[in-house]
Amino acid sequence: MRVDIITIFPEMFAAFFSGGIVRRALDKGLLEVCVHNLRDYTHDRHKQVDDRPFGGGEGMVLKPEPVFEAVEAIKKDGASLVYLLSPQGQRFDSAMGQRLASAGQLILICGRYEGVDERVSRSLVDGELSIGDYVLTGGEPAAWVVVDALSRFIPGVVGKDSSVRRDSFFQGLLDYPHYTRPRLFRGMGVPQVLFSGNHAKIDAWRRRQSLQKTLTLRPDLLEKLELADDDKELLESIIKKGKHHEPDSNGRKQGTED
Ligand code: 4GX
Repeated sequence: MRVDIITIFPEMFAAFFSGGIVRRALDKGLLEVCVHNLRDYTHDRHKQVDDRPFGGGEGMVLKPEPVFEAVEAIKKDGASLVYLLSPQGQRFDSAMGQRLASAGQLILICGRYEGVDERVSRSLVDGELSIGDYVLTGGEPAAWVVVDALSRFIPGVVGKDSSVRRDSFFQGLLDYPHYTRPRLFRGMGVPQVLFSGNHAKIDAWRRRQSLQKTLTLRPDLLEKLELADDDKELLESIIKKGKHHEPDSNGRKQGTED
């Protein structure tokens, strides 16, 4: 898969590519990311990308010509997807990450200033994406988030184990708690079941923890789900025991849990 990023701060992306799983995906050739400087698509001496808003008011607006020219120069074919990062966009989530990862080419436009000339949204892009309800100083951090999250959906980028777990978030539940050594840390133990060696039992415990956490912290996620019958039973037993009202592992409860 290829991602093209259009920005006036191309140097901001260096750290993002320099380590971790994204770096490995780039090295392996599973992902190709090209960062383009919007100023390269201007024709004036000052490489001007922004201008004052018609109608007056504060701030500057990204001009349409360089953005259109950049996309037209970069776009490979009609199947490529073009998105503008903006707080007005559709909320980016795991399902959209998966959809975007199946495109051959994704072009992301990072806006700055007060925004981008509306004709970009009106007739250049396939849509606008928002990573959340807050205002960033520019679209660049949002583009990192989108590329990072979708890279995990490219086959071969993450190992088998994490893709199973990724599937479990894809199924819409929060992750179960994880523990490693030491067995006792500052008086806090590890759930006994994890030492049982009984993998069916461990899987059942993890599933129950996932459901319980989701019910406590993100009941909105459960509402969207079609649960299997055994999950429904687990959920009912959690509710009956009132477990979802107890502090979870983020709470202050200490010691070995059951
Ligand atoms: N999720 N921002 C974009 C400038 C801008 C404004 C309007 C296009 C239209 C953001 C977010 C975000 C701040 C990036 C404003 N560009 N992007 N920028 N939240 O807050 O994606």
